[in-house]
Amino acid sequence: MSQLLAGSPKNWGRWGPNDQVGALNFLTSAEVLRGVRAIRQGKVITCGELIASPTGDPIFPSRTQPKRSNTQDRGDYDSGRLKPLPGGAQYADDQITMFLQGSTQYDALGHVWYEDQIWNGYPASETIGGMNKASIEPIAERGIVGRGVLLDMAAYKGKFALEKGDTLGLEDILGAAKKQGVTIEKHDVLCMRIGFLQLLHTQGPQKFYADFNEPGMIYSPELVDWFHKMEIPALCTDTISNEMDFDPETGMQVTLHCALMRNLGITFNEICNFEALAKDCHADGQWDFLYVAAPLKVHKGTGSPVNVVAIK
Ligand code: UVW
Repeated sequence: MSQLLAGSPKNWGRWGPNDQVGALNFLTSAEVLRGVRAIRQGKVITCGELIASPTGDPIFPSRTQPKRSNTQDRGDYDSGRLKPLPGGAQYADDQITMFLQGSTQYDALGHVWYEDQIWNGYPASETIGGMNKASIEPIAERGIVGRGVLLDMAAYKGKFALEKGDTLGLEDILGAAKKQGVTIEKHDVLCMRIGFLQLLHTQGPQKFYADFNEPGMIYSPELVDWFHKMEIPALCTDTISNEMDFDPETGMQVTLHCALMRNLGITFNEICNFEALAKDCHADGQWDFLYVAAPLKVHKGTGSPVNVVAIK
């Protein structure tokens, strides 16, 4: 990684030595209002995946499925284990066990690193036992609000979903925007529909996870320079890694996490579900919207589940 990214641009220090939100600094009040101007119809579309879905959640194979279970419900009153509250009311409770990256989520900027330094040059040792620097907390405190643009990369390639082995480069991003007739502006939250995770439901887990290698963007200096020049604050996709898992040329993993997140401070919103949003955009031809995301304020977290809202 060090060799490959030796000359790659960095935003370290751009927002001071104590910065922990990186390119979200681009989302000023003026940028929020620019996003608000994309609201033209009053439509609200959420882009979170179902958590603890009965058909299985799309997660990276090294992580376990989210598990939700009741700790009490009507059955406990029926069996006599619980008595109603004074006044007669009863209630149900439940708990969930999941990876913070186990559904639609935001990554903390310190989530991935190389050369022993995370975002802004903080030592990687700051991650030990909990993220002391560049955790999800400051991102969650701030929230992510701006003009979002959706690119349906699968439709651009003439498919319902990109498949294992399909790669995307800068020319595809620009080509899809041109085909859709939408302009990607500086400081836009860039959302890409890949469609791949939907195949989990049609193919079943065995086929879906076999030789797991998500389709998506692969590293190139031009791609990274474009993200840098466009000052993109957040990259959002409906894949688990926001990039192809294994670069076909280098065999490396998480190269774009390193180049975009660790070096440029671009926040990553992964495992979105853009099915409803894409359908709506195809129908009405409006590909921009106000993008709103509020990750949970998880103390020292490496990431947080989030439900993304697109308002058109
Ligand atoms: C890794 O791939 C390490 O994490 P994620 O894609 O969930 O950010």
